[in-house]
Amino acid sequence: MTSLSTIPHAQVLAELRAIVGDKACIDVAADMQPFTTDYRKLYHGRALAVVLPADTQQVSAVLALCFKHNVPVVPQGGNTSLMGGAVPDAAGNAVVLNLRRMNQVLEIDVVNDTMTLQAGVTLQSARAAAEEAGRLFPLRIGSEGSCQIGGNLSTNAGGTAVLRYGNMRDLTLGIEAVLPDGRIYSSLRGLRKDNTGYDLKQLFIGSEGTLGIITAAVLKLMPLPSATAAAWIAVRDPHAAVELLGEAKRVAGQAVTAFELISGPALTLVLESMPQLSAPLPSAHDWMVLIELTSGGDAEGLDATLMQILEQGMERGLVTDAAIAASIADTRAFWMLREEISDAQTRTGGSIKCDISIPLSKIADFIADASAEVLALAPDARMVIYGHMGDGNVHFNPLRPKDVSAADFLAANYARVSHAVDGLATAQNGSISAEHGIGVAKRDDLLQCKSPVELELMWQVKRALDPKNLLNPAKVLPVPEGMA
Ligand code: 2HG
Ligand code: ZN
Repeated sequence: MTSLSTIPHAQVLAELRAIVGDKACIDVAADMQPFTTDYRKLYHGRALAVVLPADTQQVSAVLALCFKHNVPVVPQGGNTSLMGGAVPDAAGNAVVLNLRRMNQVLEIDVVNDTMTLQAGVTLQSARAAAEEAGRLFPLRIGSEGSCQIGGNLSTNAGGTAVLRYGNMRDLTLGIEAVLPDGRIYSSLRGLRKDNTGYDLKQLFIGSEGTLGIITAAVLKLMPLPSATAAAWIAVRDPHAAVELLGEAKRVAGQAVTAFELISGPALTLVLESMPQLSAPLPSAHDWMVLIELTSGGDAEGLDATLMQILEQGMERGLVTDAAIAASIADTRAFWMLREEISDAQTRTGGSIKCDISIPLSKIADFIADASAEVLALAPDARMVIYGHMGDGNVHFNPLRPKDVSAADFLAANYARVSHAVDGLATAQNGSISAEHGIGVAKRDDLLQCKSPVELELMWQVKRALDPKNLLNPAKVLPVPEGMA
């Protein structure tokens, strides 16, 4: 059992200041507030201090200090977690270590098609740097302006282009991470082949800062596509969407980059909350798909491929209407509608987030079954269902009815609705967190969906790397016995 720091906080603060400098060590409650509250303002923690180290050596020194004094450390990137994974709890004894000052792109190797960068680079800056070098870094998520590469890695971020390019695990060749005692692990070698034992970087990727703090990475770069074709398509139902995806893959193969399913209530929510945006189709539909094809070939060829997919879809009765993007501005407008769904829910409040993945062959039945169960429990819920159907990931987010407050809706429904939806997914070999991670929000649910062997292995790994349970404690895994 580890007892937490008994030395005076003032001494810890003085030692932190000596490492990162006065300006990079914040300990005034009001100034710490942006770092101790999550993006959706659902989790309000407290901290001993927020430190903003300038480099890996400082991260290492901070962690070594905290290890010596038994002070918990909460790593933080852009603080965009939907699961409360990047903020401290209410105890007030933890140091938040935010990486935003470590925002340098260190190297772009266009021959090796790799980019080496510090963890605090925002995803948007990483993509822009790659583009400037004539390459694509393909991770694409709505929060790209705020989220950071370190957070993308520690949550194994996915987003809208996973269908074609994979998630962060697939896009990473190496990382540098600081261990809880301050030691530095590095695999920043940019190798596409390296079968020399365990692939340790994968332990840190997706571990939500519970095993080490990722400070740098080598990421894969891809060719920049020269052509893009996109359409907003009304489909008969989710079964038709799955069939249409099959058709698109048959006709366009690798060019199918994104295939997003959107329910009628999801689009309505965006249009209501942002009246300046316009509906992509003249009438309302229960189910829609945003498809994007990209290629290194010519634009006319890709447009013809998209037309072929749509014609096949119409002939087979899968597609009932479609709007094809005639310009880059049209494509951006489609994506704006799609990407605003998440923030529109945040503004409205009262949404029950279920981030499900399920084999594609079962996804349409899952949506029908889960909808029926949810509507039996909460008949007036707005069924905000959308997501990355192309890779089997659906954000199943029942939202409060307009005349019920967020607090009342969540109090009455959160537990039973998420239990029902997650239960159906688990029964179908699905996952209860496809891409958002576990954080605090899903921590207790993890116990229901992992086998005893899986849980024991996870605890063994945690104990081996973080024996004092100081790194992002009580995130992902409940605190195991003997590690208070
Ligand atoms: C998205 O795909 C994000 O828009 C957020 O993963 C999903 O807010 C959500 O549930
Ligand atoms: Zn998503």
